[in-house]
Amino acid sequence: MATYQNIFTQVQVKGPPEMGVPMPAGEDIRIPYTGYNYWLGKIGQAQFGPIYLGTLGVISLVFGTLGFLIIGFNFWDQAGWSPQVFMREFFWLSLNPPGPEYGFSPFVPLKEGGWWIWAGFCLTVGILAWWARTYRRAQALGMGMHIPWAFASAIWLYLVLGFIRPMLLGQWSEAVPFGIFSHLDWTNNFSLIYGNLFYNPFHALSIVFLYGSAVLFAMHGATILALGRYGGEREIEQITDRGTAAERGALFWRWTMGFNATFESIHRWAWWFAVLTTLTGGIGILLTGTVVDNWYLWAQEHYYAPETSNYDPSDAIAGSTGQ
Ligand code: 07D
Repeated sequence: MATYQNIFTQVQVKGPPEMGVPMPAGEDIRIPYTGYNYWLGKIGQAQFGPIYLGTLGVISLVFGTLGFLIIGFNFWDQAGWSPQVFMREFFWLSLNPPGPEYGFSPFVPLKEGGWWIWAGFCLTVGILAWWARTYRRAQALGMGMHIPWAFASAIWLYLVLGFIRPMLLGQWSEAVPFGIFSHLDWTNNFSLIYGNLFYNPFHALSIVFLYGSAVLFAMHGATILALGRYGGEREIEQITDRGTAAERGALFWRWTMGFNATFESIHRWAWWFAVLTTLTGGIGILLTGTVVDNWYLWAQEHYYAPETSNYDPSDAIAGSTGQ
């Protein structure tokens, strides 16, 4: 039996479904279907629905599904339409962008990268429609725009990797393939070809923010869970009316590390760290091959990698730092 109850350990009471705020007549295009699932209730809200699909939601789902199917059917084709081969080879199957001979031409035979362009186009329309949906739904609910702008930062990196950088270099072949191992290989090759991405300061910054996000999330999640017994999960009340929970949380961090975020500022820290991961990442990728061709040599020129008299960039490709 639970010893205490808070938002995290809800008692699952079944009643008439909670339909949310009413919407203006004629604008209510929510799908009224709702349901209840015990296991969903273990990790979040037990009630699902009603979902607001709307025009943007439909566009997003249609294009997302199309992109997904184009990739999937190309995989099936590569597997000779054999379920066994498809399953066995799944992680190795790949839909690749057009080769260097096609430059950045929009007219590429389907089998030679044209399908990749179509899949990318559909996925991008799907993602952008989903972005607009987050914006519009936030607007409709009178919320701030923190979610759409944070999502925009992730879309920025996605577009740099698959479209903006290939466009600047005039080569579709610079873009990322659709495939499990192929995109990992692409990532590794990218680093090797451009002289070790670890020496790209924006990659370093992106890692700082990525790892920093994990640390902040762990610290914040742990703090709030630990304060659950004092009502700490009611974060907004704790901001405006500091109670014993907020005081303890603040004191804990001030005692252990001499400084504490506030119940409000910790969420700004988290938002900025997450947003800056992909924002700095996109800058780093955009600079690679356009402004800087070899990050190791660049780092040497800027006195942050050690000078070596006999450095040969091909050594970096072999995995050594050239020392
Ligand atoms: C990728 C973009 C946004 C995604 C969106 C979602 C769909 C859904 C649905 C089909 C994640 C799109 C949604 C498409 C479709 C259906 C159903 C966000 C993305 C909008 N690195 N590295 C990073 C580390 C090395 C390399 C970032 C660590 C090597 C390259 C991050 C290490 C090499 C790139 C990071 C390490 C290398 C990166 C990603 C350690 C060779 C990038 C941040 C410890 C392996 C990317 C500047 C992120 C980047 C990137 C971490 C090592 C290459 C911080 C910890 C040296 C080429 N690396 N990396 O949030 O931004 O991605 O670089 O070794 O492009 Mg790296």
